[in-house]
Amino acid sequence: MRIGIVGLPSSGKTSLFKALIGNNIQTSFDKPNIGSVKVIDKDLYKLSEAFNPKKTTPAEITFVDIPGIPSGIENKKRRNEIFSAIRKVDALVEVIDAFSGTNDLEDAIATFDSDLILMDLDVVERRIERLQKEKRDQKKERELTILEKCKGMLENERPLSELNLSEEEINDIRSFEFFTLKPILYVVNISDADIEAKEKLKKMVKNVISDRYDAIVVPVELELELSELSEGEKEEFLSSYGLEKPILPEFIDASYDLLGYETFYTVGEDEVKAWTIKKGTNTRKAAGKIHSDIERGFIAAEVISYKDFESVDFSFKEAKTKGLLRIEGEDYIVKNKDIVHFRFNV
Ligand SMILES: Nc1nc2c(ncn2[C@@H]2O[C@H](COP(=O)(O)OP(=O)(O)OP(=O)(O)O)[C@@H](O)[C@H]2O)c(=O)[nH]1
Ligand SMILES: [Mg+2]
Repeated sequence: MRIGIVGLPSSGKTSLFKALIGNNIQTSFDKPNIGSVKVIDKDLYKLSEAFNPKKTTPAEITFVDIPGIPSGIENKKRRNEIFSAIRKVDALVEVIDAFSGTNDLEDAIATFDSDLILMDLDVVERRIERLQKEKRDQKKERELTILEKCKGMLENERPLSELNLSEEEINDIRSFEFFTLKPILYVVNISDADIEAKEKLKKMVKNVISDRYDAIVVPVELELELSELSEGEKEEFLSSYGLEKPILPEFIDASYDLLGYETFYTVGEDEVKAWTIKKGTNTRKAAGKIHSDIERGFIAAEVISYKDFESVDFSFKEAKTKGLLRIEGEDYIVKNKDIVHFRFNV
């Protein structure tokens, strides 16, 4: 699962990528850059303090920094290259330039988003045309009906995410990898001079974008400078801009949510680890994250929520006494921040 950092040229995508991954990494300006970020998780570190393991492993998210999409017919080849890179990611972070003052925010958002809508419309129209000429079985009839719905939405310049397609319908058209069905988080890239206007800007952008999407205001350049400072220096730097804490951790959390991710933990003397699952994953499937043997030989899972575990100072013994440690079968849906211990047979 990957998040693509996308947007118009020079909106600050590579700067955001460097703030996340590290300013010292080599980046290319004409090819996508790929890197992973550890998810900063206070609860994981509390578990680590309690168990004092040899190793503590946080969850990770992979970001792909994709070059900006140039406009104009003369850039057709370049545009196609970039669109196919965007096609491959699972969710989008769309960076908007609100720092340079050279463009109207609403225009910048509309320019990029209508590109995505038109690309989807092109795919839909071509597929409909083919289907209409073909002899259609039931499956193709169904596909045609869904695509007609899609066409209407896109012609109204609205993203497909607003169609409220059922899980089944989405499955039927999954192979097209439509841009406007991907989750989007807008990053409004402001200059440090605008930090005080943060909330106002966020409101403004939320008014323009679809209510299916969220927005976060990030002073990208400032975060990039901040990422190079030592922990001690950070505080002073932040307060000189009237900021209490850096914004990147909040952005990373929002990205994690964007992908529909949740975390469960395993704990022990050797390792305390955060595992990433999609919302709605059951215990047997979650076990498979760790090892296919555990999924296959699954017997049961001992489960306790982080809150309950914290309330007994991370003592399994006390958790058992108080009846907080539960035994769950294979159909239990793992909750965010559950601590799970699997019993299995190999
Ligand atoms: N003042 C200011 N300059 C910024 C900010 N973000 C990016 N820049 C500058 O804008 C220029 C482009 O930034 P990049 O991060 O390379 O932009 P990009 O979106 O990756 O650009 P392309 O990949 O070419 O589309 C660089 O000179 C940055 O230093 C910002 O928040 N404030
Ligand atoms: Mg770039």
